[in-house]
Order: sequence, then structure tokens, then C-alpha cells
Amino acid sequence: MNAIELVSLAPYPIDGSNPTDYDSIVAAAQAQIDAHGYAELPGFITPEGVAALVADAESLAERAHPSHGPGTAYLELPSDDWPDDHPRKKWMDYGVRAVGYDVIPYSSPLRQIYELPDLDHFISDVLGRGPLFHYADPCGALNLAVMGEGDQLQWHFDQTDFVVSLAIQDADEGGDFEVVPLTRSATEENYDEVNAILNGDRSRVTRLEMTPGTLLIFEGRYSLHRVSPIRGNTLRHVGLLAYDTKPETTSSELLRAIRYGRTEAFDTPPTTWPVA
Ligand SMILES: O=C(O)CCC(=O)C(=O)O
Ligand SMILES: [Fe+2]
Repeated sequence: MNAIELVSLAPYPIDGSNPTDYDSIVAAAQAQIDAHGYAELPGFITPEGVAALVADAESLAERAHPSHGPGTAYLELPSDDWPDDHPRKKWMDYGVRAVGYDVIPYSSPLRQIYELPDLDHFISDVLGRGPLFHYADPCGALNLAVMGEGDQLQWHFDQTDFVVSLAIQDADEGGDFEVVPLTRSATEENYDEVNAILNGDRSRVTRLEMTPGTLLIFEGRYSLHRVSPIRGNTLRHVGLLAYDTKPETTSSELLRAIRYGRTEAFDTPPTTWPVA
């Protein structure tokens, strides 16, 4: 099957088949981003496409590298200059397993969707930030995030401008994507509110459904978000598609070592796993 056929083209004609509808879905997604910092596009992938992505994710899951530990909302080591009760010094538990781009086979439908030029154009049109590039990190450009019993992502701001996530499979319980829209801005850190949220204030928390097949275009740099702890035997699978406004952007070797367990990426995706 051609990857474009995995996209629900009637509601989302990203292939250019219906320019008038295309302009309206772009405008509607832009309006969501302006209001909330995210655009949620349910049913972006067809039911057959979701089934193909689930089968793919189940076979890729054994390639996932687990990482866990305490992390902060700012995804950095806090400087000693901050007082002890500062939100930059608040440690929270996380646990996630990541399948990196370099080990995702060319035949994977997730990879083929990420590599669709029509999707690049659509996301670029929605974000309206000029030319858009795939994140150039050989492991981080595309990830399958696999989360099982006890895994979670702590409240955090992303270090990239935006991440596009594709919901593939829900956990039995938990694994909810929770967000406090536009918690901070480029000019205002809003530490009081961040502190309140990290200490349990849920008054502005929104839970996004992320039904399988949903595409979420998200400005995670400004909106505090988390994935709640997973319960049960069903794995939560989400594809994370990374883009940047600058070409050749990569992550640090340290981040690669933590998240993927390797600093050197595979040149071509291995066809078997574990690699002999
Ligand atoms: O898995 C998700 O839904 C979100 C992942 C996320 O926030 C991240 O990787 O920074
Ligand atoms: Fe994030």
C-alpha cells in the first residue's frame, strides 16, 4: 500500500486533490494552534492505516531502548543558583522506551508516513514558519515511543519548537496526554503557575483524547505537558515526528546515549533484531 493511502484523504486532502477543503483544514488547524498551542486532528489516519501502524509498532517494540530516572520540567540539569523550591529544581520520575529512526525499517508504514512530502507541506503550511526541515538527528528525527506498565513522562516543556505526534495504540489505563495550554511564552516564564502545576494544581489541565489515528501538531516549548502513568498489559504506542526550522539540527550525544543507548546511529536500519 502506498503511504498516502493510509491518510484519510476525504477529510484531510493533503495530496492536493481538493484545494478548497485543503485551505479550510489548514486554517482550522492554525486557529487551534493560535488558541491553544496545539492542533488535534482526529481520524487523520484511516482505520486500515491504524491497523497497519499497530502491527508495525508491535514488531518494532523489541527494538526500543528503555530509559528512566528523575527529570525536570526543563529537561536540563538545574543550576545551583536557583533556590531549592524553584520549579527548575523539581525532580519528577519518567520512564519511556524509544525506537529510534535509524532502526526503523524502510518498509515501516510509520517511516513511510514521515517521509511523505505531502505531509511535510501540510505541516509547513499549518505552522507557517517558512521552509520546514526534518530534524537531522539520525536517531531522533522519527521515534516510536513505547510505554508500558509504570512508564510515564513527567511534566515538561520540549526543547524543540514543535513535535507532531501520531497516536497508534492506547494503554488499558492511564497514558493520557495532559497539557496546560500556553503555560509560558518567549518573554514570560510564568514560574508561579508552573510551580503550582508541578505541585498538583489541575485547574487548567486539559486531557487530549489522542484516539488512535489522531495527528497532534504541538508547540511543546510553551505548553507544559505530560503522559500520565500507564497501567495494564497493553502497550501505548505513539509516533513522534520531529521537524525544525533550521536544516542539519541534531541532538547532543548525551541525549542520544540516554534515550537510545547509543551515540553512533546505524547507517541503514537492521533487517533483523537483535543485530548479530
Ligand atoms: O508520547 C507523547 O504523547 C508525548 C511525548 C512527549 O511529550 C515528548 O517526547 O516530548
Ligand atoms: Fe514533550
